[in-house]
Amino acid sequence: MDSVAVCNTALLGEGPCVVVESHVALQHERARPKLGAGCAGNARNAAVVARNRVGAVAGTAENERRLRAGSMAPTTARTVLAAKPMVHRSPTVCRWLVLLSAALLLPACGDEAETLPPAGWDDEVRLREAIDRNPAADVVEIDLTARLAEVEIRPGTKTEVWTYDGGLPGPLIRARRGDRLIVHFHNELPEPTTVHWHGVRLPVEMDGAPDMPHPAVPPGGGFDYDFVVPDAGLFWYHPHVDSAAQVGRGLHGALLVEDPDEPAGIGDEIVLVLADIGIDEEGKLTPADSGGDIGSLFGREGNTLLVNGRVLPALRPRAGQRQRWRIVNAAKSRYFWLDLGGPSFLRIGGDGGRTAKPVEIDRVLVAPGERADVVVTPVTEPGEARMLRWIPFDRGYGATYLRPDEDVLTIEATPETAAEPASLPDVARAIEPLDTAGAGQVSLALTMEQTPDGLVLGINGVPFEKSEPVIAAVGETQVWLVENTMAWAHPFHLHGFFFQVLGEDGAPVAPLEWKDTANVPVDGKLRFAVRYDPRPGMWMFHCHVLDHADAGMMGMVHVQK
Ligand SMILES: [Cu+2]
Repeated sequence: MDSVAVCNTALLGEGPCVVVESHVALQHERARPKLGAGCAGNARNAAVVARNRVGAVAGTAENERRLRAGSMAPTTARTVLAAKPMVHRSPTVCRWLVLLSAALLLPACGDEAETLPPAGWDDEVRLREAIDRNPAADVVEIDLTARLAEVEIRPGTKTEVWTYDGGLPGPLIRARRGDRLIVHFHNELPEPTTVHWHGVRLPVEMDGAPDMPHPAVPPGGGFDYDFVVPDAGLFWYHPHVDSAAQVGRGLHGALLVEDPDEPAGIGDEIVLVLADIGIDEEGKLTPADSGGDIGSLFGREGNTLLVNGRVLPALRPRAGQRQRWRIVNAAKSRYFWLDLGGPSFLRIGGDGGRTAKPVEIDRVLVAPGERADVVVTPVTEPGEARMLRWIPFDRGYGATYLRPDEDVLTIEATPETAAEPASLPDVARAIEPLDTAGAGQVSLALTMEQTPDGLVLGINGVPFEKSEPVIAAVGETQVWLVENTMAWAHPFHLHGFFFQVLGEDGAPVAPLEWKDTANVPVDGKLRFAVRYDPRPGMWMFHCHVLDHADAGMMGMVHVQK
């Protein structure tokens, strides 16, 4: 107990969370208006869309020039590009169409303007977005550079962190389901790295696992990631080399793949990249090997909680207005168990997009690597304030003992009159259960050993470097049983394929959903069914407590033609 307590103190730090007044990493941009936002969305969006469409049509040449010159705000640029198909029509016809559609929308919406989110409601939280420099409507093409940069996490203190494009976290990449995503990646770090696209069903060559088959990108080098995003949902990107250290130093970002067929009016949407970072009193990063083997065993948690790179920021919505929080846990070890002290959440989606049916939950649990898509009305009275808090989650020995709750995000309602409650559109999604009759069985145990050379974690007693791959065939369905033999929980992540979690009876857990990361509790088991669509190759699976993965808790599945 002493060792873990000491370890906790060393790993978790004791510095209080403080409000950051300014943050060099965040650039405040206007949120991209949702195209097709009708009455269930809002009238202002429709008007902005209309304006942008007219602008895009009327000033295409000028826009393209500004885009190339980089002088257009990223979100404006994206809007212009989203409106690209309209440039094939005559500008005059198009302008009239837009004005007509805006005119039709506005009266039909009645007093929808009353329900607009107040200007600047998410200024402290909103992510900067990657600039799409490809004019094609179905291609998103961006540059992404990994480099060191100084950011202000604690007020008045600069911390040198590892970043994508100089910010913490990396820019939000937006695409639509079916888009081709091209990322011109440059490595300006002092170490080799890769970019892994967590959860995306892409070709194995684009997965960012080093040497499978492409080697890691050396310092000064580059790599073009180029793939289609076949599924809607919130995904994320991070290095797959020395992962605990590189992710923990700040390398992580979100990829939001929008569903063009999704009903409008689910809620005012915000992407929340939750993470933590270890910094000392001078603002320096905690060493990646702090606490030695005990640190690795527990999984190092940073002492400072971050929401989109900021410490305890505030959202300022209108009371009674429903919000949609799209959450990713990008921390290297920390589980986020979130409580609003009253309002419950409706969980409508997870890793691989929406679930079959929404479920009401009191708290949101997001293990490292997982995502949650929840709707919530956090404040109902004008001027009301509420705190989103991190609650210690029992992920094993030392995870909860003497650990207080921590503040994560402030929600402060504006003084305006509360919004009228609006009904939630139908967000259910048809998901077929995988047929597991005759499925191949795979049994894995998550194991640890103390060797003379130090701590070795592994799968079935074998660390990654000595492991033999699980064999599978394209088109095959397998049922995996993953058993935890350790005193710590493990978020189990399979690259490249979604799975369905099964109960002890072998039936899928309701409501059905597609997962790529799922918790294996202490002394517990995870069962899931996976079907291998035709993307052969060597795919990784591992614990997403990244210290565990780096200590050997990884394996491969060879999907053969
Ligand atoms: Cu683990």
